[in-house]
Amino acid sequence: MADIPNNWISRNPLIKTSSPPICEYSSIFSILLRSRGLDTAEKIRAFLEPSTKSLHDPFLIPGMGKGIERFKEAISSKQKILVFADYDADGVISAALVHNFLRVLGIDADIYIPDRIEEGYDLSMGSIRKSAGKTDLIICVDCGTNNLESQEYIRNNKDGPDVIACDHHNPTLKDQPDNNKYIIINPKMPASKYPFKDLSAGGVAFKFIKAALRSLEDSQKKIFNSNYLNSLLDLVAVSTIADIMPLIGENRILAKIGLKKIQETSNAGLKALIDIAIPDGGIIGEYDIGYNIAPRLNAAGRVGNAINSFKLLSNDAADNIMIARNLDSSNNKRREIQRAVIDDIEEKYDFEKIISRDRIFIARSDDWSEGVLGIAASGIVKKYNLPAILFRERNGIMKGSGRSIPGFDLHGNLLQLKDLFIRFGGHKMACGISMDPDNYDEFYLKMTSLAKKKISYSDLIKKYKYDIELGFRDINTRLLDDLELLRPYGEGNPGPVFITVDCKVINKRKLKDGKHIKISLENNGKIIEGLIFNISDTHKKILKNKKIINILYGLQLNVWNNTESIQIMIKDIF
Ligand SMILES: [Mn+2]
Repeated sequence: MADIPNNWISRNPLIKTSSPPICEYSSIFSILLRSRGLDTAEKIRAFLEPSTKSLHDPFLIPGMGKGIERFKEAISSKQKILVFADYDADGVISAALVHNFLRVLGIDADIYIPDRIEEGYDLSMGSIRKSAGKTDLIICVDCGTNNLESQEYIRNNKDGPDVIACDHHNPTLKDQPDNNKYIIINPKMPASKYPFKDLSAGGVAFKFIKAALRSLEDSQKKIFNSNYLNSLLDLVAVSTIADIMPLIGENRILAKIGLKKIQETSNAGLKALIDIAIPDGGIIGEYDIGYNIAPRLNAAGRVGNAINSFKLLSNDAADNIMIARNLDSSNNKRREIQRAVIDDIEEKYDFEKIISRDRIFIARSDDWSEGVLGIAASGIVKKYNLPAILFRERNGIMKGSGRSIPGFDLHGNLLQLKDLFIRFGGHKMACGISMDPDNYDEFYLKMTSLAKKKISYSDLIKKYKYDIELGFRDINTRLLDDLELLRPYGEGNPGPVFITVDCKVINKRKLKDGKHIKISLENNGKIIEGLIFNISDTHKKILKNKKIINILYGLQLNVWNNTESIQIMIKDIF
């Protein structure tokens, strides 16, 4: 039997494949359940059949009690409310959830979404000044945790508006003084007793609405039908998947039930976007959300104005189809701009050299559009498997956006160079930086030297994680039916990956300009059809030289002309 290559890594090396099956499930599915920490009948039921009954009490989120008190005061004294949101999909969804809720309550709130490039992220002093005199209460969504200057201003300005921030970002400030003018509702605040920390901002907004509904006067509660909260879960699911939150715990409940709701969503704007983004129809799955819906909601903030995405979801626009088309073309434009940045980079730089010399890709150009720096960096990471940070200068400030690989903690390493930055933020895998352009050269030298020290050559080889080694005899529709129960897949709950050694290549042919390969493979005397998408040169070479290959893959059920067939989606071969 062939050896498994070093870059194929078992997700669960400690799970015994010989353990007896759990409950009524097959032994292979039982291994998968165990490897995801689901080892009792109770845990399995909670995971496979999530229920809104298991959602946690919203009042356990730090700031919720105080926030709801302030909110009730605003309603009873008819204060002017402004909803202030981030410009990405999670932000506009959170804004739509809160704004729609206020509208049902008969409150016509204002909306403000800052421009990604001109104003940047978070509730800034500039935006507070713009609302001066027009607002009594600002409800921030998907932002508001980390801007010290704005927080101090609000806390000290007794004539100015108050703020309730419904956010999910990691707090970076030391605990702020207890104060009723600036209230942060965030499950990640220090000392939070909330049992699940990884809600999207849409999830936090949902919790806020749930808590508010519970606290309203009976006369106000009557306005809402009993299904109101459940009807919001479609948007909450989109925000959770769009913001790449782990699809476990409470998020799994919200995403799984929300995906069911989405099939017949009552949100006319979301429906219009689905019709344009997923024209083939059929059941809308997590991949449709991640690859078709979320990018279109995000595109408005990147190349146009995020207010378009908000308007679409705010459910009162008569021109939903027009807005949905508009988002679709923004997304096409975003793709073109992103493509142009990557083409420019590939033309100018020799990645073989960069990989051996620097181990990180750092570059700048004022031709690159700021709105796509992060996703272009992510394209470079995907293709060359090394960390990448892209910069452009604008109005005397250098702004950068970076993405990393699992072996290199981007935020942790930037922290060592923090004196070079005006601001920076992020986590292990992604970062945003602003700095004085004069510091760029020093940053380049210091960061590449850190990368050379910390990234080994083997870190730069793409790793594939797999769940179980199978023979083709193990692959049948029962296994595929069981796998369906684990969905939705995503961060924290990845689609199962399998490996099979010694597969004989029976047949192969090119599809679509030779970019994809359809292949028939035989193992255990059984033949299964497979697909290799965007085949690499290395894989082409292997297929040319070998008749017996080892494969790493996911499984998919294809339905065509009412016949079901199993297809393997090959990610790596050797
Ligand atoms: Mn956001």
